Amino acid sequence: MKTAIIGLPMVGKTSLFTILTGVHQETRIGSTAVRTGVARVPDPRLEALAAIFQPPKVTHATVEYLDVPAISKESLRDGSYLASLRVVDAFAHVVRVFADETVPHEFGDVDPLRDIDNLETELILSDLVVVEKRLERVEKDRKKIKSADLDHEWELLHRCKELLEANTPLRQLALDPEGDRRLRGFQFLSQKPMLYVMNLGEDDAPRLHEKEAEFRAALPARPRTAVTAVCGKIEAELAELSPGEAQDLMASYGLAEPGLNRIISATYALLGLMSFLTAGETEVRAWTVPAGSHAVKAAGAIHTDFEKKFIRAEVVNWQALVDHRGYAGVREKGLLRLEGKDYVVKDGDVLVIRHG
Ligand SMILES: Nc1nc2c(ncn2[C@@H]2O[C@H](COP(=O)(O)OP(=O)(O)OP(=O)(O)O)[C@@H](O)[C@H]2O)c(=O)[nH]1
Ligand SMILES: [Mg+2]
Repeated sequence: MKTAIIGLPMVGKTSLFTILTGVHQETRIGSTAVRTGVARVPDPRLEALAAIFQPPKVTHATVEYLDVPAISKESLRDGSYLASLRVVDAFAHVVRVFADETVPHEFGDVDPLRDIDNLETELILSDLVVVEKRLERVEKDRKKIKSADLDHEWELLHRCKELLEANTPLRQLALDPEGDRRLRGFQFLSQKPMLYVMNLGEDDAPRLHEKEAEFRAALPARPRTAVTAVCGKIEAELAELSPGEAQDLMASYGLAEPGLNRIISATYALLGLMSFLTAGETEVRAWTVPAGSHAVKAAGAIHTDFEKKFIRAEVVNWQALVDHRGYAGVREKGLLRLEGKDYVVKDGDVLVIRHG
């Protein structure tokens, strides 16, 4: 699962990417310079479990980020740039809110809602080109052959065209599994989940949560979008400090946790992912599965053999395991449940897979 950090020029994309992932070097997709890096999903549950099990190894879930060049009319005409965007699962759009005379703004002045609108329109126009091209092809073919398959595709693409022409992202489209399968191959940009990362100035930092709520209210309520506010400048300072000093700096702005944590958690949720956990003397670990996964799928995330030879899962909530100080405690209290392969795993479940 990959999330591309996108946005207008000079809004703080690379700065945020570097603090999120610690990655500095560049790679290339075609002629496009791209940085890829991995961020650990913050998870206090792992620390709590590690305090009990004392394993030598604690493994977090991760999300992968791409730092791509700025979005513009020109870059969106570049095939290799488009390709680097098409392959990702979600976007994090960094939006400039900070005022800074020394950093030029693409459109001259700072106007976050306009910038969001502009970028969304660019994604929409880029999808419209793809839809129109494909429609032309399908219409030609329909004159030659009668096929229910082509009729379905034509209908679906027409729905897309109407939405896009009304300047609406394809994220809005409610699809049945069949339609979803048909559209997936197009890798439409405006269909991808979108996290708006509002990059505030330092003066707004003490009112970070209010600002975030304001932006959330001002943006159209759309499926599969989320909003989070950070102050990039402060995040950059935090990254340089020891944990103790970082706590002090955050406290001075009234912040409970680094903004990065909220970006990462929001990305994870937007991707439709959740974590289940495993805990033992050798390792405490978070595993990533799509939200709503069954126990047998969760077993498969650990090992394909566990999925094939799945018998049962022992399940307990992480908090119960911490409160009763390990497996002996939860067993004694009767809190350890045995579940079958169709059990829907919940975020924060700790599993032991019994397999043949
Ligand atoms: N005041 C302020 N300046 C910032 C912030 N984030 C980035 N900058 C400055 O803005 C300039 C661009 O930062 P980058 O992180 O390279 O921005 P970018 O979006 O990756 O830029 P491009 O890749 O060139 O489009 C640098 O001079 C940064 O120091 C911020 O949160 N506050
Ligand atoms: Mg950059």
